[in-house]
Order: sequence, then C-alpha cells, then structure tokens
Amino acid sequence: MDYRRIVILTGAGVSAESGVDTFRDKNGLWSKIDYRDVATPEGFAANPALVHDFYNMRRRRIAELEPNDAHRALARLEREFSGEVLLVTQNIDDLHERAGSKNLIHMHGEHRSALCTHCGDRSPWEGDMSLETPCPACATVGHLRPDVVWFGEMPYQMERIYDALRAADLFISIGTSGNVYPAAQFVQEAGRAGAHTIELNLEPSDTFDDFDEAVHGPASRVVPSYVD
Ligand code: BV8
Repeated sequence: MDYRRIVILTGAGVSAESGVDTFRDKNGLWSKIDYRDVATPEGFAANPALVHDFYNMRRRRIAELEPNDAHRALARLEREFSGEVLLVTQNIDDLHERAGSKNLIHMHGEHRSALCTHCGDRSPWEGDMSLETPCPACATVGHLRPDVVWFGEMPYQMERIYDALRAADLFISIGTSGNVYPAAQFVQEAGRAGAHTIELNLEPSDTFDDFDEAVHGPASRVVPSYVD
C-alpha cells in the first residue's frame, strides 16, 4: 500500500547519537536530577535559578551538537515523499530543523525560545537566561522562563496533532520510551484511524504492544534504512 499521509513522532532517542541526553536511559537526565525540581511549574516557582541553570546547561550543550543520519533521513523523506509528512517532536532541540525538516511541531516547546509570564510573548532565544533577564517584548524583569512544556502543562498544538493522527495512514514513532502522555497515546489514536503503526527504537518501548510493527536498533542506522 503506498501511503499518502505520514505522522512521525520523535523523542530523545532520535538525538541521542548526536550527543543529546535522553531522560530515562540508565545515565539519563532523570537519573541525575529529579524532574519535579526542574520540569514542573512548582519546581520553577520554588527555585527558578536551579531551573534556569538546568535549561542554560542544555541550551549550551545543544548549540555544540549536529544532526545525525536519522534527522537527515527524516528531512529527505519530507522533501522527496509525494504525500504529506508531519513531524511531531517531544524534543526541545533544533536538530530536526538543522537537518532540513520544515513541517514540524515541537509539542513540548523549544530550547531556543523564551516565554514571558507577564506579557505572554514567546521570542526566539539564544544563550543563558535568568530571573534578571528582561523580556524582549515588554522589558519587565523576573518573568522570563524557558518556553518548554513542563509536567502538568498543556503541550503545544494538540488539536493540529490529533487532526493529523486521525487522517494518517502511517504513524512512525522514533526514539521515545512511551512514558510521557499524551504523546504515548498517539499510536492508539493513529491505529484507531486505521493507520499502520511502526516503532523504530533502540529497544521495545513501554507502548511496544500498541504497534503493528517494530524495528529495534540505533536511530542513525534504523531510520535511514526504513525511510529511504
Ligand atoms: C499534560 C520538558 C494535561 C521539556 C517534559 C495521561 C494523559 C495525559 C497526561 C498524563 C497522563 N498520565 C500522566 C499524565 C501527566 C504527565 C505524564 O505523562 N506523566 C508521566 C511521567 C506519567 N503528562 C503531562 O504532564 C503532559 N501534560 O498531560 O497536560 C493538561 C490538560 C489540560 C490543561 C493542562 C494540562 C506534559 C508532558 C511534557 C513534560 N515535559 N520535558 C524538556 O525539558 O525537554 S518530559 C520529557 O519526556 C521530555 O519532554 C521528553 O521529550 C519526554 C519523553 O521522553 P522521551 O523523549 O521518550 O525520552 P526517554 O529518555 O524517556 O526515552 C528515550 C528512548 O530512546 C528510549 O526508549 C531509548 O531506548 C531510546 N533510545 C536511546 N538511544 C537511542 C534510542 N532510540 C534509537 N536510537 C538511539 N540511539
């Protein structure tokens, strides 16, 4: 069957071989710091300096890294495929863009964006951020935060994502452990719509049983061999 509408979901595993930390692998970020302290609104309210340090460290790290063959294969698929490809990423890094992907949704936000809790402005952002940093739009100080979606916050563009899942005939999940909702439910949504569902991951994810098909191995090898 040749597909017309593909939805792809990526997680930290697609960027792992570029050097981006994953979260739940044995040396992942959540083994070093409690997610409640740095990836929740409560954590930010309690200790904004700690949260800014956490995201400043990740922003600096991402700036040094390059896309890998998995990112490049997904950008090629979008360029060369005659139907539609929507790439939904849980990642806050910009490696998909830097590889050439354009039809892309960062459902958990982006490291290179700042959100002002005073005026609501979202601005492109480079470099470190702190409570002393003025908002680029309203110039107030003490209201700037990383423009990422923390636990308990609504992910971005959910309506657009669900519309695409319900119209998809192919759903490919790449490099995600299937631990975090609502992303972990996307495979079921696409499956209910009749899409063929595939997991491309280093190892079986927590939602492995929800997929029609799976290929396990490193993304930089498995993704090009699957999409090219
Ligand atoms: C929300 C911030 C509601 C950004 C992150 C049921 C339904 C709905 C919600 C919930 C639910 N049950 C629980 C919830 C609440 C919660 C949740 O899911 N909790 C979990 C812990 C149970 N969800 C939420 O709070 C979400 N919001 O539901 O809002 C709402 C409704 C109305 C109004 C308001 C709110 C928000 C979730 C977003 C949280 N933000 N981070 C950042 O700092 O980056 S979470 C964090 O996990 C990242 O965003 C990350 O992207 C995400 C998923 O992790 P993965 O990408 O999968 O990474 P992980 O390390 O886990 O796995 C990596 C995988 O790659 C592994 O499988 C590994 O084997 C593989 N791999 C490794 N190397 C390679 C590889 N694969 C291939 N090649 C390799 N080389």
